[in-house]
Parts: sequence; C-alpha cells; structure tokens
Amino acid sequence: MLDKLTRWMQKNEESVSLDEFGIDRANVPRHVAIIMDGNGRWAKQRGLPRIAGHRSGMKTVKEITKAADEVRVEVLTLYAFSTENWKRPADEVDFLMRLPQEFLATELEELVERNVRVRMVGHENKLPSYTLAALQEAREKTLHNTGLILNFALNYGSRAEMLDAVQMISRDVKDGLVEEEQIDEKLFASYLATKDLPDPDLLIRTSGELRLSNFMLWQLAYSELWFSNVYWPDFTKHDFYEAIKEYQQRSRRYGALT
Ligand code: V07
Repeated sequence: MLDKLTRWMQKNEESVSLDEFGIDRANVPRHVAIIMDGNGRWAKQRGLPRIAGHRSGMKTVKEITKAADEVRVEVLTLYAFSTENWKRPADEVDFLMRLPQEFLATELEELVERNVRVRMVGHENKLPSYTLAALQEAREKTLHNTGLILNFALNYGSRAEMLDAVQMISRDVKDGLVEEEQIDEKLFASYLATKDLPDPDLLIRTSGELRLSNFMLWQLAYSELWFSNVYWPDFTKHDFYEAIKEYQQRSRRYGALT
C-alpha cells in the first residue's frame, strides 16, 4: 500500500515514461472499461458532501482519458451512471446529470484537438434534455475523429441491453429478416450497443468492490479483471499503468501456456 505522500507525488508528476514504467507498447489492451467506484466514500472520509466526491471523480476522468490516449488504448469505456443510480436522492441525481455538460464545457476543445471520439452506451430516453444536448454536441464535433474512443456508459444496464437485443432479434425474425438458425454469438453481439467495438480486454473497478454490478456482462466474458482498493478520485495515471502492466503479465502467461 502506497503512503499518501507517494500517491500525491504520482498524481502531480508531469509525465510517466511508459518505457521506464515497463509497459510494452506492442501489447496494450485495445479496450479498457472502468467502473469508477468510491466517489461517495472518498467524500465521506473527508467530511464532504457526496457531490464533492463526484466532482473530484470528474478530474480523475480527465487524467485517465489522457493516460489512455498516451498509451494508445483504442477504446476507454467509463461507467458514469447506472440504471440503478436513479434510486439515489433527487438532488444527487440532478448534480450527476449536470456533470457531462460541465465536463464537456472545459474538455471538449481539447478532446477535439486530441482526435478523441466521444460516444455513449445506455438508454438516452430518461436523460434530461441538457445532458443529452451536451452529449449530442460532443458526438457531433468528434464524429470524424479517428483516435481514442471515449465511451461513456450513462443510464446503462447490461441486462436491459441484452433484453433490448432479444426484442430486436425477435422482431427481425418475425419480419423474416433473420432465420432462427442464424442466431449465434456473432449475431447477438451485433444487436448490442457495443456492436462496433471490440470486447473489453481489461476491466478495472476501483474502491475495493469485487462485483460486475450489471456492467457489460456479455462483453466481459473473457476480459481480465483488475480491482483496486483506491477510491476513484484518488486513482492516478500511475494506477492505470499499473493495471495495464499487470494485464500484460497475465496475457504473456496465457501466451506461454497455449
Ligand atoms: C460523472 C464523475 C466520475 C465519477 C463517477 C460518477 C460521477 C464525467 C462524465 C461525462 C459523461 C458524459 C460525457 C462527458 C462526461 C460524467 C456522470 C457522472 C453522469 F459526454 N464524469 N461523470 N457523467 N462522474
């Protein structure tokens, strides 16, 4: 466990040299997905309101997006809001729903410059109009970018996503567009919100919880899982690179066995 000073120094380090750090450029995970947990607990620990944790967590999103870009991950999926999160107090939900707008107001220009493409998965219907408007602007302005795909999971739930797929497939079977015998893994995956993305190679969950919490259950079937006890607002580039390094060690081990 790193002490607080070491963590602070890592957080404020200008740039970590990837080679120095021992990351193999040739074996970087294509798709990293993150469950950004522990924002509320981070705040509580400091005697702050939960929303202070969410705002601090947003700073970490900026940092880790840069880190993913530097190491040339192709897709970074961030679980920002689950279908379960609506059960939280109304003022907290309201605050959370304003974060995309707040984030994009300061970051969109740089994302465009960095050739990042912003996307989302999840049900858009329940999102407030100002949240949707911000997302829509970000999607449009980055639509033709070819670099990192920054994929936000907002009002996302994996079971709902799979049920949507089942309904769409049934409709296409009824309409004669799909034969029952054609329904295989590839076809099913093509009805998911992630249809044009590779499955995550690496899942990171912060804050010590060891669950998938209805996140990309289909897509994570073969992914490496990496858990950290660090609360999301304290998560650093250094931690992110550590996860990638461990991923590389694991996949090298598999490579040796097969
Ligand atoms: C949210 C901050 C990170 C910790 C987890 C919960 C709180 C960034 C976004 C975001 C979403 C879409 C977008 C741009 C930014 C965000 C929510 C919560 C709902 F296009 N952080 N963040 N959205 N948190």
